[in-house]
Amino acid sequence: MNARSMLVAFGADTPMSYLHTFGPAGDPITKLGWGLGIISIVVTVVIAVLLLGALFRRRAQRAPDDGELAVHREGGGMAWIYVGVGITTIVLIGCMGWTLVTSASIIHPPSTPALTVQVAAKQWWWGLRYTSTDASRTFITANEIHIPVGQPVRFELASLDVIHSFWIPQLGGKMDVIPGQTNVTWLQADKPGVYRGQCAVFCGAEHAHMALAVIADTPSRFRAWQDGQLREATPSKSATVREGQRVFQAHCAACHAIRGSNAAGILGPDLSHLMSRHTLAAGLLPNTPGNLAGWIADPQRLKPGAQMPDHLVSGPDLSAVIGYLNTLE
Ligand code: HEC
Ligand SMILES: [Cu+2]
Repeated sequence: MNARSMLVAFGADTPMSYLHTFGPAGDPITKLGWGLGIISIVVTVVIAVLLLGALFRRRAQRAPDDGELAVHREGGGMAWIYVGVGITTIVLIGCMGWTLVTSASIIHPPSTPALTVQVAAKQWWWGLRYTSTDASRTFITANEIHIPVGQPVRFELASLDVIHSFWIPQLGGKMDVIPGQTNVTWLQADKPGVYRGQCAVFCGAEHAHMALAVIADTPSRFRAWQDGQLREATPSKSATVREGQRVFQAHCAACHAIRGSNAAGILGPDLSHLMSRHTLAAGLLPNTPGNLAGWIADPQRLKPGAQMPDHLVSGPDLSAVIGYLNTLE
């Protein structure tokens, strides 16, 4: 199964279940969730059984011989109240202790993160900046986060407009993304695969279409992807591609950047390696030639309210710009 069909299948078949996780940032929470769920069910069953027992006992005792509802209290009832309160307290303190231990265990990753990714949440997509101590290995992409499998990755989360929330349920708990501050979290995937995520705080009209994906790969494949992202667009010799680049520079470069060209806009996703992404517009559409053309011609029909205007190009300009984008592997 290739990554693209995996992503599509993932979105359709098992949308973001948190009942099964695949890494140390999520596993302790999943165990705790199941544990507290089972404890709650046991407590409910025990209380239900005791209550039913009490109801039927009362009925048996009540049968009045003279028609009066006489209430008889047996001695020793208080002892049961102490026992009940005692057991409840022990169970609740136990649950609290387990919750605190779990919270403490996931604050820090098991080892120093291999990588820091800065996430910029915007209405309604995710900007991603892969940082490195070596400035020449820093690059920008969007919506699809590649990580090496089996290694913790640090995320610095910032919002450029309203409150969003960063949530990849199968890898870990969510973390709010709040304007004016940087929240830090980490994730680790122990199994290669595509893990779907979603903005988890209502953030406006297209909130539901603010998805993201974590693509966990073997370290060597991750490294190959990283090297690919670092490459600059090479100027094409083909006249039609050059024409597409001219159209892009005129109509799109104010908002979009392409590494190695004059386009350096930051209002929209970096398109340097658009063809290496599986989806368009934050998980809205599979990245196919038809969807790409449809998106550029009329983004407002596909994602009403998106911060990309409609009808920027059409006819030959549209074909030319698509021809150019297709070269951005
Ligand atoms: C006013 C700014 C602006 C202009 C001009 C603009 N875009 Fe966009 N573009 C955006 C924004 C913002 C998004 C993200 C929309 C979203 O997902 O909500 C986007 C998304 C895209 C995407 C999807 C990228 C991805 O990875 O999901 C493509 C492709 C794209 N634009 C191409 C173009 C082309 C081609 C042009 C010129 C014809 C253009 N854009 C002009 C702002 C702009
Ligand atoms: Cu949102």
